[in-house]
Amino acid sequence: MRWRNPVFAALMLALTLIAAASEEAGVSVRNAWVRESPPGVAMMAGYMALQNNTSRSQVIVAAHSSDFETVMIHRTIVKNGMAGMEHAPQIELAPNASLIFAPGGYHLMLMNPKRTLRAGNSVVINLEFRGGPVLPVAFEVRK
Ligand SMILES: [Cu+2]
Repeated sequence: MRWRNPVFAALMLALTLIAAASEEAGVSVRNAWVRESPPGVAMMAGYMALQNNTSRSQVIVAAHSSDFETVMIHRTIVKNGMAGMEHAPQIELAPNASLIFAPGGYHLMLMNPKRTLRAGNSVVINLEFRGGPVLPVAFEVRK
């Protein structure tokens, strides 16, 4: 079938590519949300539940979003009674296993939002996997 409307054709192609990417990664994401930050704070944290639906490990090597200047994978750790954060250059999902990003543990550190994000808004963050697949995930901003 040929699409005569170029905008519609481009949209269909984009949707096909997104579907292909999610399937290729073999990873599904549930409960993706970003915590609303107080006015003037240029940093937000993103949380999600990841599920590896394949029998091979899947490695997230980067994350990025057009709504933030920088996205990094962080882990909250407690050292000598002090809570801090460390950068995780990549994160491995074991075969057929789940991994939770939650307050107090792994999170996506979202720096310098390019627009004001309030509860109810939605942002797309792209998870990049080793080998090339990119999984776009819609995150809901919550209080
Ligand atoms: Cu952090």
